[in-house]
Amino acid sequence: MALAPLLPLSLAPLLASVQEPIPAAFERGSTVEAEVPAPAPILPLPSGPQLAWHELEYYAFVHFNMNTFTDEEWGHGTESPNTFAPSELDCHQWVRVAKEAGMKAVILTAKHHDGFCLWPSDVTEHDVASSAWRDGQGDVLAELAEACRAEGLKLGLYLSPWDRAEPSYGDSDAYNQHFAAQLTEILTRYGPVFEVWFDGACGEGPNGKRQEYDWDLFERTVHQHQPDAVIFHGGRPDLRWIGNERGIAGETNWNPYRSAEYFVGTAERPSELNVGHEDGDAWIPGEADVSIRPGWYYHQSEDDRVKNLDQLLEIWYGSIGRGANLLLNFPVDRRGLVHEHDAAAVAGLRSAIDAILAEDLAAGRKATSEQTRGGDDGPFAASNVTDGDPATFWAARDEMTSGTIEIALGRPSPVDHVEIGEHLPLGQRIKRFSVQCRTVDGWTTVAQGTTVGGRRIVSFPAVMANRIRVVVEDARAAPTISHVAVHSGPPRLEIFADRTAFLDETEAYLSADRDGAAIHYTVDGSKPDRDSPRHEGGPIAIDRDTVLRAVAYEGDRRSLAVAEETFRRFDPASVRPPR
Ligand code: FUL
Repeated sequence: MALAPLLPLSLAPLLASVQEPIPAAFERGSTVEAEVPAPAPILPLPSGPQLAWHELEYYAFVHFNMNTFTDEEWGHGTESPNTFAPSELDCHQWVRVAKEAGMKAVILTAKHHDGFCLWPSDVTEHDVASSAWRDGQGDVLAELAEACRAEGLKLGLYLSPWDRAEPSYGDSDAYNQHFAAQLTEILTRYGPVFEVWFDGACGEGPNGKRQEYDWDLFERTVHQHQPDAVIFHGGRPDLRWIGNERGIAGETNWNPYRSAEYFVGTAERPSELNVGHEDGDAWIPGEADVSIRPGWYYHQSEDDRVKNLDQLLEIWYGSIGRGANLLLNFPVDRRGLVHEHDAAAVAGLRSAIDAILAEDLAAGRKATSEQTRGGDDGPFAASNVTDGDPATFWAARDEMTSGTIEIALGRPSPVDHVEIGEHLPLGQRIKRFSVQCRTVDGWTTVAQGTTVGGRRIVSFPAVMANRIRVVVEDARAAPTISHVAVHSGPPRLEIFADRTAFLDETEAYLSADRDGAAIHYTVDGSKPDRDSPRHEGGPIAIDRDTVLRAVAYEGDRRSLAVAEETFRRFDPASVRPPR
């Protein structure tokens, strides 16, 4: 498909607005401020809707449609509308689960590849109006829109271009008109829509129907009815797929992307989608989608295969922690509810994140930099990164492509997470950074990384530090940073052992990442807590089959995961000498 070079939407108003970032200090009227204009933006830049999207960070996907009732992932389009029959549909429950998890929006599969519409559509009979469910009066989109309004979450809609039920599919113009009519219905009847998700999948195969999508028409339709919405996929996308369905962005994650290459085999370019392009001409940030279970749709057989806390945390670090947005899917069940196991898992993730981010040791602390544009008394002072105001930011002098910010933390504290955020309205700049902590041994590098973007979270074994430095080692232009936060998460614990399969006896060591943590353990596989034996140091002798499990406490805070190791003893008599 030929693509016109992509420019960020409404670039002109944005360029105008970035000329006047109006940091708070400007209003005080010092002469220095008047002499220090804002840094020039570096292209490409995000559009207004894209900037608003970056702030959402974390939202729910809901796969709920015909497949829920047929135990399928891809339906056929031949299913009877009566098969869609939730027994206790409650969209308020979905939205409450999402909100309590810290999510800001919900995106629902209004129509999946089988073509069944969860709203009464005027242009097809393959919809809820033709179903016996609620005597054909049901409308899932209306119910979800109402629930989102009530709870203050945004609504997004997934509409599959590939449609296996619609007879006009494959007959280009007629189907394009049909699809645009459906888009118009869902974008005009349910209030504001923040994101429209066009799935790229098509399983027709080489001998199947072929449909040329009229992306221009679809985009015009979105822009006409929902000018603030961002489009996932499509001819000139606002957002890109992150290149895998594991929810993991690249270590390096550029928001810029080469627009002319976007459709050159999207499926064959997962690694580029994952990483983006440092020299990209268009702002097309990555959205990381992943299901909380193996499937996108509900299958009872997966009730006990919900991702555990370790897996969910890995996704959180790998997506939000690398500057991507996270779209976490709930396969809503046949009742029409988020299953209890899924709700508990996502609530557990929320508690873990809260525990990690509980306190920002840098908040309000003095920060300094020798490279500050206009000096640290000016509008781009280093202390802007700790003032809690996302609109103010530190900027280095024009000629710099590196720079260091140093923050005094006050008392020495255990530090194990640092968050950094660039000021995205002026473009993504940082190519390489490191984090240093001042410990009793002097300055130590605790983390290194490449891109930063809107939010980068680095995690490392705790060190006692009283100062930290964020070092920008290389950048596309003078770096900007709007936000640095420093955290001390719950203690972490590891089990070390020479051998986990042994003949007579072996030893295990337990080690927490900070002094003074109390370690408790069990050797019978039971869940350890404060009442379990306390580990007083030294090795634990193991002379039989053992499941060693341990947790660490620091005051009220407990390590997030239970450390676990399985030891297996072989009977010497059963071990044959080598021949
Ligand atoms: C894919 C689809 O084929 C899956 O069924 C699911 O909807 C996923 C989010 O996108 O392309």
